[in-house]
Amino acid sequence: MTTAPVDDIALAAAAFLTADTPRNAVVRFRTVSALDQPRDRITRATLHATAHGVYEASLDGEPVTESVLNPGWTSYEWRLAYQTFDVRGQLAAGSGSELRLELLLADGWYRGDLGFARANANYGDEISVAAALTIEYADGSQQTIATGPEWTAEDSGIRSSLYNGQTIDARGAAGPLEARVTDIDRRTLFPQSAPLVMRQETLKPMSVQLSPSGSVLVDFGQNLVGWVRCTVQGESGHEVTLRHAEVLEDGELGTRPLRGAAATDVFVLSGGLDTFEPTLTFHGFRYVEVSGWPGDIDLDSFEAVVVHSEMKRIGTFECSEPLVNQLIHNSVWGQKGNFLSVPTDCPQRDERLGWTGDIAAYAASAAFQFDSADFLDGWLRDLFVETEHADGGIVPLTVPDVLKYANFPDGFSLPWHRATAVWGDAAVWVPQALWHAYGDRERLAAHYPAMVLHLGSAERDVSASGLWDLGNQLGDWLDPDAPPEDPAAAKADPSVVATACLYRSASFAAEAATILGADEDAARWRRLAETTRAAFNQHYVDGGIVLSDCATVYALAIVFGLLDDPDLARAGDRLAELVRAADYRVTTGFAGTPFVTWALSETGHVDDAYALLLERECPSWLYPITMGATTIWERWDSMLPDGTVNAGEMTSFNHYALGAVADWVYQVVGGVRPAEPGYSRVRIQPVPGPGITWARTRLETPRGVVSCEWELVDGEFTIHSSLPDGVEGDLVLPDGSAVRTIDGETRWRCDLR
Ligand code: RAM
Repeated sequence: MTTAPVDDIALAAAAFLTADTPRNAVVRFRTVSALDQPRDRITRATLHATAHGVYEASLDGEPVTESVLNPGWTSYEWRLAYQTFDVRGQLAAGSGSELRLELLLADGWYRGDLGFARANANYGDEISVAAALTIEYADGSQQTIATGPEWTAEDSGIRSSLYNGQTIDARGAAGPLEARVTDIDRRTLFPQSAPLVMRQETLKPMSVQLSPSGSVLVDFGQNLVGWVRCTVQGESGHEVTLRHAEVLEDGELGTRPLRGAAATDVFVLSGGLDTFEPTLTFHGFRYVEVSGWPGDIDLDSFEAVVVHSEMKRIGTFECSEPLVNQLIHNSVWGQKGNFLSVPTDCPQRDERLGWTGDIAAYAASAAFQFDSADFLDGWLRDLFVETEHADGGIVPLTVPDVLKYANFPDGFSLPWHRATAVWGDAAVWVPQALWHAYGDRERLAAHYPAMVLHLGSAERDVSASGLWDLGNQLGDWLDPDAPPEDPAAAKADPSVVATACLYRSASFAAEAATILGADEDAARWRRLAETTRAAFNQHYVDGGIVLSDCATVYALAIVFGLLDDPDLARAGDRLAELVRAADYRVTTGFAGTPFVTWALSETGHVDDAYALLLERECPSWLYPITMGATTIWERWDSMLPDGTVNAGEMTSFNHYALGAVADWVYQVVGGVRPAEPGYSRVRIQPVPGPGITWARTRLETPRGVVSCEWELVDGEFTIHSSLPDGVEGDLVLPDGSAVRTIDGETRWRCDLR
């Protein structure tokens, strides 16, 4: 029996079914089929399914998978993932000679609201679903039950929207519909390779309180992404409404930051005991306002279900400073909330888009915290097809690029048709982070073509001077000194930022091309890197002072390797001066923040780097923690010191980009660094600094577990590290003594007095 083609044949047998429904209406398609043979003769049973929209499949009333929101969000025009579920056990455990296969179909990302600034972009008006169940019996015979014209359809009575929430009427379906066969471009189908979106954990509410206006507010104690499951009994037809928000403002549910997203679930009771779980939407929230609850609220009736793409936690860090531990907790929760099918900017408001700049900034931190290899690989494949099909081969600002369909009212526009530094550099920096973390050459090869496109498009905006100073830039986005309504108005000169980014990207593309044996390419990117570096120094650097003289430009120039001594040392000193002059408040935006602590510690200003990390006054990494944050905020001051919410249009409380300092915490405070891609050689190099007296870091690398624990007591530094079998490393002690080759368990001490 041939196995590989069976999957494709099975899907080929399935028709795409649709029904004419208004947006938000959820359709249930159904078939009841006689099984060819008794259930105990089934040796294999596989369900393949996918949709334009999101679907849920069930057999005899039981879901076929724990995963939710399938098929997830990809660049549907070119890539639509189909899922494969092994349902043999489920069929065998059932009874009867008939089988009921049902498919719920909702708008999801395909037809639902998507976008921002009052644009509603989506992929089309028609949603559809296809599924094929292939059953094999002990005698070798095969039966296929696939979507086709004989299926029935009904209005499930459920209404759902990712942004706005879900309505579930427990009294049952609202009426018959006509199932209609349609089709999609089947060349877009591919087997799912990225991890599925799963329920990951549940949280019980911490407390319930009455707001000043009398609303009932349930607090889950953690800003999270998913939904609330609740069990309730009341009169038939009675409605319970849940509204979600991340924060309270003046003691009331703070929904303003959600902008156009209603984030409201409505449950209509059956009269019996009902359990509601709105699985065709998701919300970013910590607080839920409950109205219409019959009788007294019992917190046991509620649980928050945390939902994100399946990924394994691989990196942990703990140190003597509880606020830093909370910062790391917040970064981890930021990744959970925003790694839901697509790496998003935020999970709560009318946006939730795969902004490329956000993950460009955050990829290194993400790759340490969770095994992000498959998740980001899937997304990078979307990035490539989008870029390949975009005018001029320009990396879009969001992937999947739904914004190309957005019709912004009020003349709102984005720099569509030009390459954009940091955002476009995601095509290089995300693969670069994956390469360092996991060392997978095949993946690097798969990601390389998008690097070529990005650099090609950026080169077109390089002027005769050799600087990337033409086109459009978002620059050091969300510089804390920029006015709330103009987040691109940063201190850093946007061309300095762009030219530095071009140098970093060209340098890594050269490295990647060399690894992949593409020598001509490597030479091309090396030349580009060299001319860019020369132009940067000629036009932007004067005696170590970099044009626009702010922390971000020094951070980029130093960390990306644009400077030579003595300019390098002077730039490091100038950066330290600026950081001190700002009283250790953060002064960088998206571009500079991931690198500013690195730039300080690499130029001999470790104490300043620690002071910057440990600062608590706004703006700083720890300020939000003093305000009770449980995730990373979009703005340093998403909540102002007086507890009011920042008036800016963009005020998310779950935006991971500024959490990118986590990478420095793991590598420099924690001391676990890859000396070779994928940790095939490890560098153990913690650099202690004032304010932290011990740290414990552990990482499951592709080669095994690496750990490093250090402690500083009365000037005596002790370290205990552990490397996997067969892996060597370099131990670099903070006293400046010689580098030592290590393997296995190592304990060392040195005097730092
Ligand atoms: C905002 C997003 C995102 C950023 C873009 C430029 O709308 O939230 O974080 O990348 O703008």
